[in-house]
Amino acid sequence: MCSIGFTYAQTKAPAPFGPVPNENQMRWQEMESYAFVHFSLNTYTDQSWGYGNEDVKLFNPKESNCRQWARICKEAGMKGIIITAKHHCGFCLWPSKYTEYSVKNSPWKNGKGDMVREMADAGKEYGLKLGIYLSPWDRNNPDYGKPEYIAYFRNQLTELLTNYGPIFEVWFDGANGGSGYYGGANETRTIDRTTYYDWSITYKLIRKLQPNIVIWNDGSDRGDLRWVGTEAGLVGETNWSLLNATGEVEWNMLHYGLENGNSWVPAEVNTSIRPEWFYHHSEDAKVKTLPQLMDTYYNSIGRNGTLLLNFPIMPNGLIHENDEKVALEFSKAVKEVFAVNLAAKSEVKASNVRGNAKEFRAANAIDDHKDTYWATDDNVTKASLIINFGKPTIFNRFLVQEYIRLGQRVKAFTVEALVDGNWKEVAKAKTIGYKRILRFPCFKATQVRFNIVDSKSCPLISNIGIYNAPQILTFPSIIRNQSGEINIIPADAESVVYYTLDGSEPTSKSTKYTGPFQTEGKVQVRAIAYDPASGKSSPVCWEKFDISRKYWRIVGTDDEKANTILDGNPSTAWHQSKDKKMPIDLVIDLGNKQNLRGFRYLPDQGIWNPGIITNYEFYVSEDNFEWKLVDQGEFSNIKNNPLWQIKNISPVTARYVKLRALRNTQGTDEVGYAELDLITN
Ligand code: FUL
Repeated sequence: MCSIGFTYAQTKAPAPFGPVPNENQMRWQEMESYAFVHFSLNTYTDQSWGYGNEDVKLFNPKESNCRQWARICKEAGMKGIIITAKHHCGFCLWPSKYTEYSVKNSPWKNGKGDMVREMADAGKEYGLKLGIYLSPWDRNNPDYGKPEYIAYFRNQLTELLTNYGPIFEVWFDGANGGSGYYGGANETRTIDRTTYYDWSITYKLIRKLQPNIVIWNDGSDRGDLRWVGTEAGLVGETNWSLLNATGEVEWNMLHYGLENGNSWVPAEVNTSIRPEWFYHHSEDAKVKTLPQLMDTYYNSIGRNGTLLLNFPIMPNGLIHENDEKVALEFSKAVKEVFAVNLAAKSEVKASNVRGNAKEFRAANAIDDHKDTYWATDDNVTKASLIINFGKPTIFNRFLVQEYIRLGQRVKAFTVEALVDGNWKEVAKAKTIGYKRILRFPCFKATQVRFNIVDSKSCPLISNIGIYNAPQILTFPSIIRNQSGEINIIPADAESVVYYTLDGSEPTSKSTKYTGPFQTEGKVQVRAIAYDPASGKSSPVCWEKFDISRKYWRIVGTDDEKANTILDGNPSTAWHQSKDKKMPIDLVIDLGNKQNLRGFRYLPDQGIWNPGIITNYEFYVSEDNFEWKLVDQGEFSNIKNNPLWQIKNISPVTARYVKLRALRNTQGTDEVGYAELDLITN
């Protein structure tokens, strides 16, 4: 009797530790990858953020076809699509009863169309879940900023969450730039993010209408998921699925989670397949490459996050063929990496098994069942598991998953390989969570040892995978310094680089790069990295350089470091001196007169106080004395997406240019620049 009782006690499942995911969060996490589609009036005005006064008549996608979007997403292995039902401009992709600013007044299908309906139907056909992006900020609505708008917002939400079937996720963007059309008022309206939207009431409504939904909210009240603090496609290497239920969330918490947070708030990595969220023809050649997307995969899904990958929709209503091509290459490459789990048929042994019971044995970690797991006794927080391949085996990826239904526990782990009879450390990391994937160079070993070095409580490991990923070459970067010298730098020091200067596609028969070379004036460089062993090459990377900056001079500062603005290197930056107050000018003497057509600004790429300009004026002068204002405006969404900002101006001749910063993203007087360049005729 006694011994039966004893065995029973030992094989009891561990108690949950700390916060755990609810069923909705679990279902969402297991989706792993899903899409965003950005489509609105911005698509027709080439903008990132509409002002709210754009003409509804512009919306007329001639070939609009949500089935194409759904087919691509399905083929790309995604599990759902989130559609921008209403972006900041206020234009609605469905015929909302509550506004005239919608598809119903557009020429598309004579005002009879409903893009959200078409998306829901296409999703059903392809087995994809539907998500809704509804911007809380509305630059069209006359009541925005007043209590009346909240009723409007909830009415719209009710339409969307009632009429289109099950919704898996709702997305509330935190962006609020203040200025807008607002029914003709054309003014700046500021709201108090912490009180204005009264989210707790809205959340109740959402959960009543869609009990299975997850809420993403970058506004104030904590949703079910969290933003990761960047749109660049990565979450912190250490990533806890926890935050505190209340209180301010600093950037670090978004990016890394909070080890001892009291609430389960997992990370969603949102990023676009192109630099921007909406379609811009000028970005057709800037679609992310396969190596970039693979990095994104490892830095999101491989770091205990989900991946929300955006497709901008073209004015004709379709996804561009370049985006489709790379999305399909991406999912094929991911499948190839994880095609054969080398651990699957191995012999496994653990240093400790909970109650020595079959329910918790080491083999549960390689049995391909997500509901079984290897567990240790309650007091054991350090343990290892050995995977024996039985023969020398080459591998370069290690995948591990915790049984998170009972909490995220592991705080540190290492992976070792038995090479020629000696254990060698292959990789180490801190958190695991739902899924962690580590990349390292190829090892040939007979055994792998997974060591849990520290855990909050007894560790529970539901899955381990070991893989040999095929090599993917990363494309080189191309830099031209101020004197016109071109440097091409491959990411992998062993690859050889080939390039062209005439716009043609480089191959291994093109000119071989042997070191920096001099260029004058406008030039286009296209390059590939090449692996002579496999004969494989990277995707082509290219840079178009305008007139030489050899004779340019930054005026009004003695700080020599200011020249980094012209050094062609995106990772160096210069900041104006701290005592300056907005507006702050940057003046450049071009050395002689030039025919200008526009300018490009790349903000400081650093994370801390980058001094990113949001609002600017651009002036030109013949003599550095009399200035003419030739452009002014905002760099929309530059805070989250601090990429090259390209502004075109009416042709003008000038010797001096001045970029005047009026405001930065932080509301301070910090102004930084990685690069400033001009576009000429
Ligand atoms: C941002 C927005 O401002 C962008 O336009 C885009 O919708 C992105 C997903 O979120 O904050």
